[in-house]
Amino acid sequence: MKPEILMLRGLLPRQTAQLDEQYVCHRLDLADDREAMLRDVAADVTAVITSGEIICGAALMDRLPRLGMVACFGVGVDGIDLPYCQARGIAVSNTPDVLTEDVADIAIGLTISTLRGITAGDRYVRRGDWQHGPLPLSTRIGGKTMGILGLGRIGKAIATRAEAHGMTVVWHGRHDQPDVQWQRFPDLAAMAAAIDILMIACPGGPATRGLVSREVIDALGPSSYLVNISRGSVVDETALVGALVGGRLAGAGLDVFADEPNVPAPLLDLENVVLTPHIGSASRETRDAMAQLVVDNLDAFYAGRPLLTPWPFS
Ligand code: 8YV
Repeated sequence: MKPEILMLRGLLPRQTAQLDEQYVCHRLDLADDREAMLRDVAADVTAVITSGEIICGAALMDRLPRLGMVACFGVGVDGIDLPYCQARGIAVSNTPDVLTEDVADIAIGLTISTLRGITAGDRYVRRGDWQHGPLPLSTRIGGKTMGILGLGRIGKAIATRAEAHGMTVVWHGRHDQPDVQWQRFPDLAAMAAAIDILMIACPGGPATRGLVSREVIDALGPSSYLVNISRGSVVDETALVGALVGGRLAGAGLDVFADEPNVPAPLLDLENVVLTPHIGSASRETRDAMAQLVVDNLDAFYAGRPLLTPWPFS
């Protein structure tokens, strides 16, 4: 009897084939009638595949009496009710490390594009505006101070890239890291007042919801920029949009939003905002490695071996 897995999202074709060989996979995301599928399969499901942006909460997991594992396609596990999993002894895995470099590349790409006007320049050329004169001058990234909110693996990969581009790096995080060479600001608003670019690289979830508040955005001020490659939930999006529309922030590079795939309409008209559709980890190579980790973790779970990348419940 093949184990039965409930999939809240698909993987890549290569890993889908691997899964189909060993497991019975129920694609809840593709079901015409989700209720009917759950009624049919819930009693036999022993693992769930999800990703950080998808809600995998108590309401769903309560219906899966034999659930033993939640495998997350992504490093962020904010969509998963972790206290619930811990209380029920449900193992959780995620996909750290394999996406770090790609996410850091997009973080720096958004920074350069926002400050130097790459996407604005692209629109300028396509509209034919170049015929009437040059694009207004931009501002250089070298010499700027980048404040990184969240100095984990991705934050550190961004920091080394930022330094390579001639920026000064400072950071804010809940816990000091004595072995880190960059200056830590214990207070986020104080850091915001001292930097040119706020780079948001912390995890999402309840602990960071709304951390980049109106006060923090005001502290950044009209000559500073905000870049977010983490989660939309970390930022007070209403305050952010208000500051951008009102010219109280110089610009923003945003890969993540509070209600994806919906992007606040006022942002669509702003030339100083670069918008990408949550592509931090979206290279073929990285997505392949992420999907493989999902499969390898599931295989380990069903073989009774330790997970490769377990979520470290504390
Ligand atoms: C998504 C991400 O998981 O790793 C994360 O936390 O946000 C991304 O890698 C990816 O977009 C899959 O949905």
